[in-house]
Amino acid sequence: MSFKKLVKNLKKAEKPLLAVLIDPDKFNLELIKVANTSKVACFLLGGSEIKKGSLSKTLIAIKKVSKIPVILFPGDEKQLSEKADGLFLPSLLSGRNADYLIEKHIAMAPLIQKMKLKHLPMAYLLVNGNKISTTQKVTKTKPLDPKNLTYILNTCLAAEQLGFKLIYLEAGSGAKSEISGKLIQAVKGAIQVPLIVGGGIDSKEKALNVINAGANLVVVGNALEKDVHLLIVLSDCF
Ligand code: 1GP
Repeated sequence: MSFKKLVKNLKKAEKPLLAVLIDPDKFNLELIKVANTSKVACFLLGGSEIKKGSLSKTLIAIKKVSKIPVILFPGDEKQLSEKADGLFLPSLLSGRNADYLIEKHIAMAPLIQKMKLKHLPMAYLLVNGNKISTTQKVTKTKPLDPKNLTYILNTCLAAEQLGFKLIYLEAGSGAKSEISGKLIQAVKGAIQVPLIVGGGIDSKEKALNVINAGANLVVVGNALEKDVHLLIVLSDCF
């Protein structure tokens, strides 16, 4: 599937899609092979901190064995590559660190242009998942309080009004509490753009909860690093 087709499918929102998050520093070829025979719409490649060179190596290794599109999800300008199919360009709207709101994007902009990377601006909202996440540590920002529904809804509304084409509700990798169905439903009722949900989804039940609440793209990473075969179980939900 091309980046264009993936975006089209996300916008059509006929059925939820599954994304596998790959941390290049924990790359496992077996996971890519299982993904090839499962219902995986795309790989999301990125991480808050990545060792130099590992992103490019991982991209080459994935492309050798899989036709599933690889979408970058970069934390900074070192996480870009022309070998990727596209880019979800995140701005951390839950935080108040100017680096992750705009400064990193200024550094990335000429590279994205030079590499001719297809991209979509994505509002990235870190919501408290009851575990201090790497994103929180690296960006030195506070996650949103899931109990403050009005503030989260207004942040999503502002994101849409500002022109963001995707909204990602992120509980943080390895979160103890995933994004609740109640929050997903409320956000879906307030916005038109596709909704991405991830963080702490490690079972079929949790995946079904976020799907039934209306998530358009469900992201799973950590749990598959521990058990690649969970992907077969999760794949059944899509
Ligand atoms: C992190 O939402 C993703 O950016 C995935 O989270 O690793 O907990 O699946 P997990």
